[in-house]
Amino acid sequence: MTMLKLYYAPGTCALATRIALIEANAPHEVVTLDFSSAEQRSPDYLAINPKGRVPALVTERGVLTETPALLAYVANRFPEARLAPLDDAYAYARMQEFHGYLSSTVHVAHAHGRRAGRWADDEQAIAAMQRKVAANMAECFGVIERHYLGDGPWVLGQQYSVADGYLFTIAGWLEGDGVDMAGFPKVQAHFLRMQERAAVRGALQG
Ligand SMILES: N[C@@H](CCC(=O)N[C@@H](CS)C(=O)NCC(=O)O)C(=O)O
Repeated sequence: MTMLKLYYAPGTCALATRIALIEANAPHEVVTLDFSSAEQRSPDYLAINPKGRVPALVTERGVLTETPALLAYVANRFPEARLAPLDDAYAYARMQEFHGYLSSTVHVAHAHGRRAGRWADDEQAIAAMQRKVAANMAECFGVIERHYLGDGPWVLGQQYSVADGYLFTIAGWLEGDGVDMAGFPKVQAHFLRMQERAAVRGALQG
């Protein structure tokens, strides 16, 4: 099997895919980009991912980007790892719904902090967007707490899935966004549970 190559940066959403690859026991290598020198916008990297973002996953058939696509790919490519409900259309769609919410709403709410300059040049407008981050993230995690985390230990209930690494990744941003995770007991319990997993510990190293 060809080695997959994950383009990664610490503290980013690419952590979710890194966790999934380790959980799947997928042969892969990790290439860490240096955001402090804007390596994600270097011509070499833009030739791999024209969006200038991580993650990007190089496969034998081409480059994949967008975390929900990468997580679905890993789960389907390595079915023996049972990282998604591959034989249950409803549960699979529910997982995709959760991934869509994280990538299109929660991640974007977070990005209005450090990346507010994407949406405005005006300093006051930027500061105004940044002031909304904590409240917006708290609202999103209220939805996750009430609507997505049931009684099961994992996002999908009893079955661990790639969605768990994705939630763990974004929940890890709460403190920096000025939100106390303790206000979301199920999210916090999930976060602590995830920290115990060998794959998560491995993914956080380096
Ligand atoms: N929709 C993409 C978002 C990718 C993204 O925005 N990645 C951030 C890190 S979390 C990034 O690479 N930022 C670099 C930059 O904005 O220059 C996904 O879900 O994978």
